[in-house]
Formats: sequence, structure tokens, C-alpha cells
Amino acid sequence: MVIDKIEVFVSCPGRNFVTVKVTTSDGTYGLGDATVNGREMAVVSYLEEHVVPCLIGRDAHAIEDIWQYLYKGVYWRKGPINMAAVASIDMALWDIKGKVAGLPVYQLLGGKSRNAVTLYAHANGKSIEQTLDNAAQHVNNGFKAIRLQSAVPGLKVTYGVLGDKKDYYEQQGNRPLPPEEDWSTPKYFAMIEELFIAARKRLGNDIHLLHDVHSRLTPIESAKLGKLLEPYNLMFLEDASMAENQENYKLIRHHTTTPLAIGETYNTIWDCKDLIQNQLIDFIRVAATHAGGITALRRITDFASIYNVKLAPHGAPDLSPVCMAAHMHLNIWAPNFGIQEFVGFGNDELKQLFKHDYKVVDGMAHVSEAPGLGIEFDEEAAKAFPYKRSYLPVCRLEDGTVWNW
Ligand code: EZ4
Ligand code: CO
Repeated sequence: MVIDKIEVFVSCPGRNFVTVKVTTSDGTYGLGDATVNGREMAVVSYLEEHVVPCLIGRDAHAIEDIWQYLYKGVYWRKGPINMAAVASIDMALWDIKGKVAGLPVYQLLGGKSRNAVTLYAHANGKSIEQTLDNAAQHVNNGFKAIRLQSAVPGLKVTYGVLGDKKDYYEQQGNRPLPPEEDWSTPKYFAMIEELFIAARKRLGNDIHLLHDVHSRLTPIESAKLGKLLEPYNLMFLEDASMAENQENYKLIRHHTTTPLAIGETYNTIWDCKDLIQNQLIDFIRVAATHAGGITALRRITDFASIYNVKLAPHGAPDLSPVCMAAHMHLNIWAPNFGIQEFVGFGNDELKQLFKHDYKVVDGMAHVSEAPGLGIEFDEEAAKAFPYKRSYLPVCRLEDGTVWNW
């Protein structure tokens, strides 16, 4: 059974998704996600021009060899574009292997370590009250873990808080250039503790609370925030600071017992090796699409398990449902699974294009028992939603300095 054909589809059912379909000589096909938001066409071109021609005719079962061929075999290692391409092929090959074996992918990884996958929902609002109203809705729907983000008074827009705009595409008003947001650390500090005081009062102590700082703080500011939030018992504080320099987290870690999470933009184990090995974090948030696929995430997860670091994959809506399907198999298998971020795939166009087989009940995902990943992509329907150039926002401090988004 050899690789016969590899097709790359770009569609925009609300957001852009790059979907890869690998078909074998016996007609079996597998799907992969290669979406890098705001840089989608770079991955398409990388795949079509540089990757696909090398794979035609290769043994479709040789997942590990193909991964190594695309990683070690290439002079240019790592990087988001390269690794998303590798990841998409890898996911598709696992999907194929599962279909041929007649088993869901989690069985190929070693079987279930738990009954279902705990998810965390996003709550946000223009005021603390609105944020907590939103959180209360999720609790009513059965969620046991919730990420809280609230608008920072005095700032135009706060990440994670879109108000009446449905997404960042709408926020930029169909102007295909990056929108801009502002940031002020003092204004944020003036609000943030109040959010968690109010959250514990309203939601009680049984709900897991999480918060994403989106890398807006310096390490010493993150340390201060971690200490400040200790009384409210967060499940984790995400992306407190950038960790391009992994040493940054030593400083944060030495000051606070608030659990720390990072990793949604990481491309390989090398981006988080020191963080994991030195036990500077508690949750690793790599995504199958951005860190090299199921093969790579399995390896990172095993490495992390030695150091008590749990897997908590990124689950933003800019990862396609194909990536989420892959995450579910990793999550149900991983002995050191923590939690899955889950925003859901609410929009109807998107639901029409991608059909997944796992089921969400009371904030838990019950994984697919279908052979392979349990995800379908309607290429015909996708034609009605062509690619639309679009970007995430850029962030500036109040004096105009470009800051971390
Ligand atoms: O802002 O993936 O934890 N989740 C996040 C995301 C990111 C988006 C960027 O599109 O930080 O919501
Ligand atoms: Co995040």
C-alpha cells in the first residue's frame, strides 16, 4: 500500500483551514491539518512544491520513517511552516493506519487511560459580571473547567474578548490586514485579582479556573501575578511570559506555586525541553498541527511524563477539527493527560465541512470508536468557502511600542 496522491485544500468556513488528504494505492485515505493562521498559503506552497513530490510511491505504513525523512532528512529543521507540513502528513498516515487496521487511532497508541477527556471552555466578557455570566452558562452546560478572560478597563480591545464580534476576521472589518490592539500592564493588574475574587464567590471552589496571559508580561511581572492569584487556586496560568528564552520560567517558578502552562506556538520538543526537564511548567500545550503531528506529540508527552508535566493541548478555533480529532486520541491515551482546551466548532458552515465522531457530554469528550481519526472533510462543500487573506491582531503598548500578541 503506497502513497498515491496527496491533495491540499484551503477553505474559509469562517476561518482559513489547510486540510491535507493522502490517498493510497488501495483507495484508503487519511486527513491532516496544516493550518498556520495568518500564514496559510506558505504551508500550501511548501507542501505542494517541496513535500508532496518526495512522498508519492512511499509505503503509507512507514509513519516513523516518513516523519524522520521529512525532519532529519531535510537540511532545514523545525519552524512552524515546515512542522505543520510534517504534522499534516503524519496525521493523515495515522488516520490511514487506523482505517486499515479497523481500529481508532487511540488503540494504536496503546488504548484508553481514562473513560473520557476533560475539556475546558472559554468564558469572556466586557466586564467581570459579563464574563462570569458566560462562565455560569458553561457550568450549566456541564463544564467543570473554565478559562476566564475579561476586558481590561481603559483598553480598546482585550485578547480573548471579542464582544459582539464573532471572530478576529470580523473585528478587522473585512480589511485583509492585521487589526491592532493595545496593552497596558498596570491597567491589567488593576483588574485581574478582582476577576478571580468574583469568580470564586460566584462559581464556588469545585470548578477549575484557568487564565491565559497571552505572553503580555515580563517574567518578574508573571511571578507577581502568579503570587497574587495563589489564593484562587487556578488549574493553570497560561503563557504568563514568552519563553523563547526558556530560562525565563526559572524566575517565575521560584516565586509562585500557581501551576504554569505554555506551548501553543511550539514546533518541536526543542522549544520546551528545558522547561519540561527542569520542571519549570506543569502543563505542556503543544498542538498536533504545530508541533509535528501525532508522532511528535506522543514523544513529547512521554518525555513530559517523566517530569510530572501533563499534556493540555491547544484547542483554539484556528486549529481545524482534524487537529482536534487527533488530540482526542492522544488525550484518551496519554497517561499524563491534563485537560483539553475546547472552544467548540460552533459555526454552521464549519460543521458542514468537517464532521467529527467524538461526542461532548457535560464538558467531557467521548472519543470516536471509528477506525482512524474519526473525521470527515467535505471537499465539494468546501469549494463554496474559498481562502480569504486574514491575520491575527498585532499588539502595541499605549505609547505605540509593538508588544507580544
Ligand atoms: O489566541 O490560537 O489558548 N488559546 C489561545 C488562542 C490564540 C489563538 C490565536 O488565533 O491563546 O485563543
Ligand atoms: Co493561549
